[in-house]
Amino acid sequence: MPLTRSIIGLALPLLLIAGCTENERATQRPESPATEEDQTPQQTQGGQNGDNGDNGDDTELASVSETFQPYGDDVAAVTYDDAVPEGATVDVRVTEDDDGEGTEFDLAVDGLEPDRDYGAHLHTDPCGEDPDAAGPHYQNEEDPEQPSVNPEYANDDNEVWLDFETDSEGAADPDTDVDWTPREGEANSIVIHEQHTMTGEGEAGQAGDRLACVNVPL
Ligand SMILES: [Cu+2]
Repeated sequence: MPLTRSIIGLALPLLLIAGCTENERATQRPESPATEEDQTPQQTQGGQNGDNGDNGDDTELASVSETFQPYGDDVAAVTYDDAVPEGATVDVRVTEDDDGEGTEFDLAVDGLEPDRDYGAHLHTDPCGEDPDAAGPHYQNEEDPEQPSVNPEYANDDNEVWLDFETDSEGAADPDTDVDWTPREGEANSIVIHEQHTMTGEGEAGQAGDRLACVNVPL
């Protein structure tokens, strides 16, 4: 019907202006205006109630869209360094496979320095005023020796690594899969670091200074 179509025609450009780099992802969000125009209900709840069950979709564990700001009360995305400028945006989506045997992490950033390497990982604690507040990397199998720099534990199968290189506009959208699900309550943030993650003995998992942090409670 022509009226509905014209509304959608207005809504899509607005989504693009709002900085959504992936239309498809935006239209699946429960809060997305686009779903209000969509008469089919199956994508509107995103698994928030646990067992939405019969459509075969993965379960959404987290969906976060934030803008980096200096630390303060209720700031969910904290920048500690100009390499992640105030006003840069971050989107995180975490989905558990339908069979419960794996998890996908999708990160999207925009407004960072162009053509630059960054590291990024899932950390155990929420972001704080101190960059170290986010704690160590979340590990599926925890290294008895901390801090963990042993490649047997500090690797991209046992931790969540989302290293990326920004494009000429300062954007990137890395993703990764692991074959486990984080223990509830034990992973709470994604930290962006100053360089790609090292993998050698005695330095594995390290990626330089912590530039920014976004809360992703799982
Ligand atoms: Cu890290």
